[in-house]
Amino acid sequence: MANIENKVENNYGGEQIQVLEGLEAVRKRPGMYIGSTGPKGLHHLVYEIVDNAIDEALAGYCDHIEVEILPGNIIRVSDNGRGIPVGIQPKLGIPAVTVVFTILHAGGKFGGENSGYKVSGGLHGVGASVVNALSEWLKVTVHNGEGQYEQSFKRGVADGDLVRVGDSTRKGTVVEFKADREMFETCEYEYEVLETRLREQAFLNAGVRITLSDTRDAEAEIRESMHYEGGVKSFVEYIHTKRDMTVLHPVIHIKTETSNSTAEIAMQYNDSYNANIISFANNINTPDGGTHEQGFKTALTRVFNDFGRQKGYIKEKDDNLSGEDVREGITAIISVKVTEAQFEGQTKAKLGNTEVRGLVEGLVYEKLKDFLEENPGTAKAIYEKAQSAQRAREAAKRARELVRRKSALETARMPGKLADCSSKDPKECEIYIVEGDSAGGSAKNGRDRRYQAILPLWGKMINVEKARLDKVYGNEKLTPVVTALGCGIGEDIDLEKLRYHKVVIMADADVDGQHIRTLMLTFFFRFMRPLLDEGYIYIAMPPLYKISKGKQVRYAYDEEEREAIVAQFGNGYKIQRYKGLGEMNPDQLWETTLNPENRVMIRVTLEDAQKADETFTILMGDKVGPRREFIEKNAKYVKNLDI
Ligand code: 1YM
Repeated sequence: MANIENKVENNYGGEQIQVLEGLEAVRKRPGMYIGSTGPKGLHHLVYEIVDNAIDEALAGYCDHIEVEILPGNIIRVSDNGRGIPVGIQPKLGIPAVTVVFTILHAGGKFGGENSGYKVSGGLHGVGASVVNALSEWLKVTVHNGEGQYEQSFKRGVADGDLVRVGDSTRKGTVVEFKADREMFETCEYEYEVLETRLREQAFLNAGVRITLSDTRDAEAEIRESMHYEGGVKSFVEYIHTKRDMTVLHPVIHIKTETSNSTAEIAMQYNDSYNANIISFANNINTPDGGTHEQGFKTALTRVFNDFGRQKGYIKEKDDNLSGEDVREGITAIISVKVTEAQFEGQTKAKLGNTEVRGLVEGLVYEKLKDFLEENPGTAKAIYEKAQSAQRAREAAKRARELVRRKSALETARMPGKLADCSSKDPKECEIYIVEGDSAGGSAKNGRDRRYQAILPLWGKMINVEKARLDKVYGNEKLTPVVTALGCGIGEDIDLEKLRYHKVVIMADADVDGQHIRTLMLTFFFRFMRPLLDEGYIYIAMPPLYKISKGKQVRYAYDEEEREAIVAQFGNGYKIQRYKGLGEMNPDQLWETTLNPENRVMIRVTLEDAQKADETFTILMGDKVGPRREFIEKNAKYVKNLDI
């Protein structure tokens, strides 16, 4: 209970008005401060509070941060730092901690002499006051080694003064809050989303222990402790271990520091054909790259060509290795810290500081050259890989030119098995990619031929996850898909030429169907990603049961639905289980799976390329669990789509 005696001195004045104006601005346009009011914005609230604790860790005062998701989607973040100062802030005449939570943009440090270097960030440094403004309630507790202090807020407004509730020898800050339902589309946190971000922070801030727990479901409590002494080096090891990848050498770790910036890089080659470069500036992910990534890429290409020529790996008559060649199979983490980071682009996801380019380029060039010099075995393995990438690239180019020339000659002949639609307006056209000839036959007869095309698949599929572009050209199963879609593939893709704006993968609900769906999705992901970005890819959902009674017919998509229908029908119903699409006659297929009025389709969208890349590796593995989880999480059911 608030005790008047223990009230911390303050003198409220004009700043109260400033507080209310600030809060109002945040609550009026929450998106401006946290990016969105969807799930992303919601999770962002947690990051803002955690960022303050991380800053305290960077300043060297804190080594443990605990994040708890409590029942009711209440978040509690605690650290063992110095505790936010409770003394009166001279300019404003109120406790510093109150300022931090009520005055806009006060998240940045003020007046702190030894605040270390402020790695301002988040989206972007808007801080605790924004979280407070967007919370139904928020409570902060500070232990500063002599006392325990508390203050509560409702929708950003102080619900009483800061109170000293008792003595305490502990040190640290605890912030508890409940996001405001009036402000967010959803207030449900996703454990995995927080886990991914917090683990990333644990890697980027070596030595800090971050604990995450979820006690919302009393029967399934989760708790995880993330602590990596190895920092970004551990990050690379983690990625490779988690994906069960074969690596060519131990992780290469390089670091440099100047008076106002640091750059740290960890890299390792694996035997895959993909590059995975993840970059950060001031602990903030920069998915759109920027000067740090450019510096890294330039140095990598330059050092491999210079060193290769010097050592005779690359012969005089040979072409230089391209950037793509030397990046094939690399996993790299680039982390730079600069005093004043400039984030550019629409989503502020790109680093703009020009001085960083040279810093990273110089560091990588010098250190990597030394490394190759000292590790000839590893150097040889990497050269072999890059040169095989180079050969594959050249083969792909030849194949592409061949395909282009051919299509020019044959005026882009469509695959023989394609039953095309009559409309030529891509916006209204749909193509169903169907596994198996019998299902293909039913689909051809059941469709609306004005705007629905059917392409039956046949022949042997390659595992695209493990193949390069040159193998995809000429694959008998994929070539017809590429030709029918008409928009090209890989770097040559041109969505203007796409012939259908709905590309529907239709396969049985069984394991084989699952396999073909996964392969097709992986193919689109690797080689025609813009189709996923634009939301053109769908998965058809044929029903599993037909239940009829007299003239009434209903379809069920799972057991639960079947039971519900059976219960409604009472006695005298008939059930038919469809083992495959091939068992449906054309009318039934139209009725259940093709007709836009009734059909159920999943639209596949991939928000986060990195996550997706990881997921596709999971999808290609042989564990069914994670795969089902993926489909359930990433798929949005769309019923009665309007074109
Ligand atoms: C659970 C969230 O916010 N921890 C935290 C915040 C601060 C300090 C310590 C801190 C900073 C400084 C001095 C300084 C903040 N202080 C301020 C401000 N955890 C959490 N831990 N003493 C303590 O930077 O000089 C803002 S954040 F502005 F009041 F100093």
